[in-house]
Amino acid sequence: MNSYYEFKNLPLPYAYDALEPFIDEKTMELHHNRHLQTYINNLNEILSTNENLQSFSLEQLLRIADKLPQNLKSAVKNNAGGVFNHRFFFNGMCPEGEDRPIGNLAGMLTKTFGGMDKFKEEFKKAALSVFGSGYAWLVSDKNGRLRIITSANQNTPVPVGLCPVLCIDVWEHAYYLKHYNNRSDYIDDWFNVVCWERADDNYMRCFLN
Ligand code: MN3
Repeated sequence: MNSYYEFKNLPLPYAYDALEPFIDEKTMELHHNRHLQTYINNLNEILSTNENLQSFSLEQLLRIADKLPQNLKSAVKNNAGGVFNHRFFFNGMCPEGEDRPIGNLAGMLTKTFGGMDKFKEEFKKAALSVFGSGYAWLVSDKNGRLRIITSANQNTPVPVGLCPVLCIDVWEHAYYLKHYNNRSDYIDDWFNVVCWERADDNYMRCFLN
């Protein structure tokens, strides 16, 4: 899974048109092939001239970014974050997944939010509340308790010790071609392509850390 320098833009586990009609082909292509590619190029560029950072994994870079010298801090945080967040977002969708949560995650979502409809409502509210660019996340703490949070720009839940389960990219480039400025419709469409198998797998991994 290419977690170390030199970073590569791995192909998506599905075709660019596989999430149609919910997420359109052109958006997927530009999002993966241009937006993510740019973060990967920028991160490689930074690491190529900072050899002492090359032995850190992508997640380790996110954890140490705030402790780096001023001239590197934002660059590492934004670009490592851009790589991590986009990979996580793309891998969290799939064309023919389960249409509802499965496994241990399903039970915990019901227990925490009072059912799928309530969870969707709260997650959507959070995704709509992001002012400007960012993400909404379902995260787990060390004890498996679930929460919904948002992050600005390319910030991630990783440095604050929260384990990501699911995320939606709400930067305008994620939906503008199809939905223009209508983020609400995009969120509704996105729910149709959430990969619940992957989300349950992510949740289980949260207990390993
Ligand atoms: Mn994006």
